[in-house]
Amino acid sequence: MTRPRSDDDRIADIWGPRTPYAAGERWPVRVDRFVPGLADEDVDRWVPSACVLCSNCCGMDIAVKDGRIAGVRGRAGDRINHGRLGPKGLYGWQANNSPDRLTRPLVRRRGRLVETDWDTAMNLVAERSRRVMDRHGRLGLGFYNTGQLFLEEYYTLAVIARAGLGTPHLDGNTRLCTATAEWALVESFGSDGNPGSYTDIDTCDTLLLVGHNVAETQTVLWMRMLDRLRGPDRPRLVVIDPRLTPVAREADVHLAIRPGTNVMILNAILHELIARDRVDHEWVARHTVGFDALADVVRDHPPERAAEVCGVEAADIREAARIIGAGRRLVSTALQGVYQSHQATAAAVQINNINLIRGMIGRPGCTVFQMNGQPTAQNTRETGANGSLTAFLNFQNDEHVELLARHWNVRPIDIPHWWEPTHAMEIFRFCEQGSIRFLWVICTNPAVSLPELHRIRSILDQKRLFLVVQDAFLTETAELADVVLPAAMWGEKTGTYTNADRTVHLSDKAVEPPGEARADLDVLLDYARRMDLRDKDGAPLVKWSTPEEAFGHFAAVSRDRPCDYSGLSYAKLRDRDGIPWPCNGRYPDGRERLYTDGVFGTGADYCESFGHDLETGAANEPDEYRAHDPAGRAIIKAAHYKPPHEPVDDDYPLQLSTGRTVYHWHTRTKTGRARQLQDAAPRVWVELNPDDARSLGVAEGDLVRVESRRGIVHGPARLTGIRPGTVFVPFHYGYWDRREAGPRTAANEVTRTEWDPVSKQPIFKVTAVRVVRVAGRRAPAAAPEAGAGRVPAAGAHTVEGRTP
Ligand SMILES: Nc1nc2c(c(=O)[nH]1)N[C@H]1C(S)=C(S)[C@@H](COP(=O)(O)OP(=O)(O)OC[C@H]3O[C@@H](n4cnc5c(=O)[nH]c(N)nc54)[C@H](O)[C@@H]3O)O[C@H]1N2
Ligand SMILES: Nc1nc2c(c(=O)[nH]1)N[C@H]1C(S)=C(S)[C@@H](COP(=O)(O)OP(=O)(O)OC[C@H]3O[C@@H](n4cnc5c(=O)[nH]c(N)nc54)[C@H](O)[C@@H]3O)O[C@H]1N2
Ligand code: SF4
Ligand SMILES: [Mo]
Repeated sequence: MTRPRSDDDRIADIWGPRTPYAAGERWPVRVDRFVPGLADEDVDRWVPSACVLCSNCCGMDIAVKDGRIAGVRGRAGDRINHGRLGPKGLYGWQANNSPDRLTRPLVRRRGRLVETDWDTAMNLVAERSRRVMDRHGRLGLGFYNTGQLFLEEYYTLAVIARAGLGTPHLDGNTRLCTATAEWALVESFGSDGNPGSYTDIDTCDTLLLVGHNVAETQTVLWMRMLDRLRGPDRPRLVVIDPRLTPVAREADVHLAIRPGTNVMILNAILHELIARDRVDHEWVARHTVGFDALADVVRDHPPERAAEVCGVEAADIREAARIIGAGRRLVSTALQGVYQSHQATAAAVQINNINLIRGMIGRPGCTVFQMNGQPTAQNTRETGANGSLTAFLNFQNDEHVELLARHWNVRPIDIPHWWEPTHAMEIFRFCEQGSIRFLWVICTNPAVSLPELHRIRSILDQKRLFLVVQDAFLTETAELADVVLPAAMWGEKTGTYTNADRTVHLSDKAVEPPGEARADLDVLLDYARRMDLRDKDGAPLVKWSTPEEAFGHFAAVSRDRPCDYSGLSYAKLRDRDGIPWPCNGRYPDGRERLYTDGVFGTGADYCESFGHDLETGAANEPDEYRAHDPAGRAIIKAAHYKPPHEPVDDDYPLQLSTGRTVYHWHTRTKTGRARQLQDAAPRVWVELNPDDARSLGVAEGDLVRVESRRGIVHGPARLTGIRPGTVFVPFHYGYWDRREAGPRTAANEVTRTEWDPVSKQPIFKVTAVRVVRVAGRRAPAAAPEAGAGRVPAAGAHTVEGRTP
């Protein structure tokens, strides 16, 4: 029975009441609302927006009362959520009203950060930029941004950094997040952008989820899947994840592989599909290249070999392949268990290959989601605020560079394109080595989120590096800055953003930011003015002053590119709930599904990149690509399995994986300031398998030390259904809210500096560690009572309400 829930229930009851539905039916509406103490009619205004606490971007209205955000409710008509909101969406907005927001700029004087006015702070930023340019050239400047700004802000930043300053050192934290999603799409389909739509969940009959704990990380998308799983014609579910996550608990087959072995397990599944001829040969012949090479490679990855390497049963691999091979509408997804693991891009591409050889792309219920994580990561990539060119243009294609130069009215030579743009891990290395002397960090907290934190802290703390941090709070990174710029947050500024299924939302400013905090766009425009950045005719380079104008400029650049925004406008976005790109003359309402005609973005003149070798990361030569132009056919790329580079050994016998809990957002600057969320998961914990715990003499709640070759973290042990030999630590717990010094708790103290050869994404999910008991149980176990961390140890759990 479905009982109405109180607004406050989404902590204990994460996914809320079920609304089951059958294939092809519309997902029922359920409106979630949290406006404490106020009835709808007491609210002054409702401002349409979308949640920015994950890549779903659920449509929501912001309640405004007396000039402050007073709550939120889901938008019933939004194509993403049909009214639903998850825990972070419902409660996370409270961070906006936190009393410890940054309200004035800070500058470092005699070692201390002191308040100042905007003019002083920005003059200092501009003066130091110019000084570094004069002494060290444009390669002395670096910019490290995010997946959480708005499209207009990224676009402006990309123009400033690339065309204005001419530095190749511009990247986003999307490098840590979805660089592999981007590259998996580019390598297979020629261009970034997920092919499918969330409506494919409504019609699929098979789901394959790889390294994707969607139940905790995109709770509303999981509600949609769960409503299908509870509906009349339940889709089959295959899950590949070393932990017994809430998703795995629902699976028909759960392959709890050893971390780092994705390519092996996926190749074994491909092996089975090909051996049992579950291949759509006609479609493959017409719409793809590379099938024979794939068949060759996977021939020597049979289930028996994979069973040994991955530590699972061969029969389970066969059963997984049988389910996938029997399905007629397959939706596959991947996220950080793939992207941050060993052989990231190689593995992500094998998931594309599963859908490609089944001919299951571009039709309702058939797609692969190379998922995003952050709400606006797609825009970082589209605008080129990461290491790509704006509008998915190809930096190795001279015509593309010329096109961009024409739009910006600069010379092609002014846009660095002589070599691949610098990726984030290299930016930090250049800071370490001293060739970058000015680093501007916007909307990200690398002192907690990058690997090997002692190294990152020492890089950011150097005297010779001038560090600017633009954030809403005094984060661990801001504490190390020379200048701190107080930023307005979501709800306090206007802009657009695009979710993982390419749906664009507009979020209008609902309230004023606190104190003197400013919208990031305004800060960037101010900087461009102070730096006097000019185009080739001497006119100001940045030709806009409002978000809407910035949007218009980007929309023009994107015309005829895969991410075509030319048919979108603020007026249209205000008129409707969420519109997917491309949106243009041909698709005035947006195109829900790409590649419906089996034509992909791989043509040599059109593609975003000429691609890489998946095993080595070697870039393909443009001429070579042109000589074998796939010309619109998808590219099936194979890869052999290679063992992880840091295997476990006698000294470090366990494998550490890191990730998320449902209640917290990254470094907790928002969720740690929302009472319900912080109370639900107040402290770090260490997940262990009960057998491992026993042999270490560790009981539930004991304080343990996790040691790697790079550092140590401490936390209470939590005995869970994680696979033996594996340890999991959530990475949310830095130091900003700690009242006194104590042992280290940020998971990245122990992670290591290594990245994927193709996407350059750091490998946060595979680190050899040992675990040592420090003390007996001191406090109640700190793990939240829900999510993967909840699963009781001895297999005593029940799968609640699962339809048999
Ligand atoms: N609550 C919450 N939601 C979020 C976020 C958040 O911070 N909190 N962040 C958002 C962002 S930016 C992102 S990127 C996403 C991330 O979302 P997810 O990728 O779903 O989350 P993670 O916990 O990082 O990792 C997913 C799973 O990968 C598994 N895994 C680890 N190693 C391997 C491996 O080698 N192979 C396989 N197959 N699986 C492995 C882990 O056990 C884990 O369950 O979440 C988004 N949503
Ligand atoms: N060990 C380990 N490490 C990881 C991961 C993992 O799974 N394991 N996951 C990685 C992934 S996928 C991600 S996405 C990263 C996330 O890592 P970060 O990006 O470092 O984490 P956030 O806490 O989201 O940082 C965003 C910052 O922006 C600020 N902010 C919020 N809104 C605004 C705004 O509008 N303007 C400005 N200027 N600032 C704002 C917030 O206060 C916060 O300080 O972590 C990565 N690190
Ligand atoms: S699923 Fe993501 S976008 Fe939707 S409410 Fe939750 S955090 Fe926000
Ligand atoms: Mo992410």
